[in-house]
Amino acid sequence: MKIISCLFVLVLSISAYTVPLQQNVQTCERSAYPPDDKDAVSTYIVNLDLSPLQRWAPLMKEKGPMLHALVEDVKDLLLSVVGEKIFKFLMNCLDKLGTTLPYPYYEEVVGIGAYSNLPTSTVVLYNIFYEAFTLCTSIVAQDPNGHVYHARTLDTGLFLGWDRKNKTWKVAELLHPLTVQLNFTKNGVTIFQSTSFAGYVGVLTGVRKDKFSLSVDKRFSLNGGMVGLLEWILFNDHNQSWVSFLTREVMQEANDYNVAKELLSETRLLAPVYFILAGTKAGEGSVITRDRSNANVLELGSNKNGSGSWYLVQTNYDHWKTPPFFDDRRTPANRCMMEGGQKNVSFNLLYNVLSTKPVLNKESIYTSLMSAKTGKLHSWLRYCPDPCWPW
Ligand SMILES: *[C@@H]1O[C@H](CO)[C@@H](O)[C@H](O)[C@H]1NC(C)=O
Ligand SMILES: *[C@@H]1O[C@H](CO)[C@@H](O)[C@H](O)[C@H]1NC(C)=O
Ligand SMILES: *[C@@H]1O[C@H](CO)[C@@H](O)[C@H](O)[C@H]1NC(C)=O
Ligand SMILES: *[C@@H]1O[C@H](CO)[C@@H](O)[C@H](O)[C@H]1NC(C)=O
Ligand SMILES: CC(=O)N[C@H]1CO[C@H](CO)[C@@H](O)[C@@H]1O
Repeated sequence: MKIISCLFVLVLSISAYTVPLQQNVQTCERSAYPPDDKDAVSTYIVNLDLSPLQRWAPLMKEKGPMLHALVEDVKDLLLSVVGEKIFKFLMNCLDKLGTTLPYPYYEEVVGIGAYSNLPTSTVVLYNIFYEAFTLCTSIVAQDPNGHVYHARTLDTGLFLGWDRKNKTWKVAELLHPLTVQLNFTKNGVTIFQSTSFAGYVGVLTGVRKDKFSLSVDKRFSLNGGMVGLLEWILFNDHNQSWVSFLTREVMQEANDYNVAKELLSETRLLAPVYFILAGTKAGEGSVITRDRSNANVLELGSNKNGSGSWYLVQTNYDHWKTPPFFDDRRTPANRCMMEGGQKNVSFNLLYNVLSTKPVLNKESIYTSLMSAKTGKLHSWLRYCPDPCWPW
């Protein structure tokens, strides 16, 4: 907890924004669903039959300029924080780091760079850096007929560049136009769908029809990503998976919920993380709390605290601990799930819970609704009207 508090204090001083220290409590949203069509996220195709260098070309031809805008902005912010020398050193490291990424990810990153006119180092940065401050809320819930629904909101603004006039995070604004749904296809058939950011090759939200759906929430930890990353760079310890590459492999390869669960629980990782997984059958839902080697698995039906037996809520804190008072999205999410009740479980209820402040906040980029059974993935861009908590 100490490290998290430190991070937040650091972040607050960087963003130079004074906020009241208690998040506002809002009544549960009832009427946010269905959201406006204009906020629906469009779908693009990533053809896995093409070479890794080519497969992102159509998407990047369209989204390249927006990726440029984001990268330039983050670069400026980063430069102003760390200074030119460290920045140059960092970009040099990222160039080298890129070449050690496993096939096909390095090749894909190079292709994305080529088609968006960006150096490989910045695309590598884009693919690993923003995970540093991604806050999220994921929910799995089962209706009385045993249909399992899965929903998630991804929050990230990197905590950089609070725009006091607009009351927005600059990075969040720049991520909105990069948000896409992707159909990954083989032989012309969609093998899975994800919600992603153009230029990002991993998977943070995805559905594999008739099999499972998956979301990734950031986990803070002392033995965090830094240790794994240093081992990767300094000791060439490549017998560990990057979180969002593992999830992509799982989406591409795993043929059912149990195989996915096993891979997500047992693969050695570069960084700690929460995987939220839902299947097609009653009872198939789990929150997998990972450190780099071990897993704690909380299943639908287990009725532990932080979740009722018919649903699971996961934010960015271990389910067996109390969330910090300055970032408690779990309590309102639980309250609104309980208020809705199991008989109301549907996309409607989940979207409303995820639209209740501060579960919805100024860092919220998108909300995705998923069902493995029907193969549905629907995503919408999120904006949090004032008054709204910055995270
Ligand atoms: C993406 O795949 C889904 C599921 O197969 C399909 O319904 C949808 O039409 C596809 N979208 C595009 C743009 O191909
Ligand atoms: C603030 O919002 C306005 C209107 O949405 C937009 O035109 C402007 O670019 C924003 N300012 C910044 C610094 O993002
Ligand atoms: C990689 O790690 C696994 C355990 O996580 C171990 O069984 C295997 O032997 C390791 N492989 C190498 C080449 O070190
Ligand atoms: C739940 O469903 C009942 C009807 O079955 C309805 O009266 C109630 O308003 C719903 N509650 C929520 C929070 O959606
Ligand atoms: C399901 C469950 O046991 N929920 C409890 C979690 O803890 C809070 C108080 O900390 C209780 O109010 C819940 O009933």
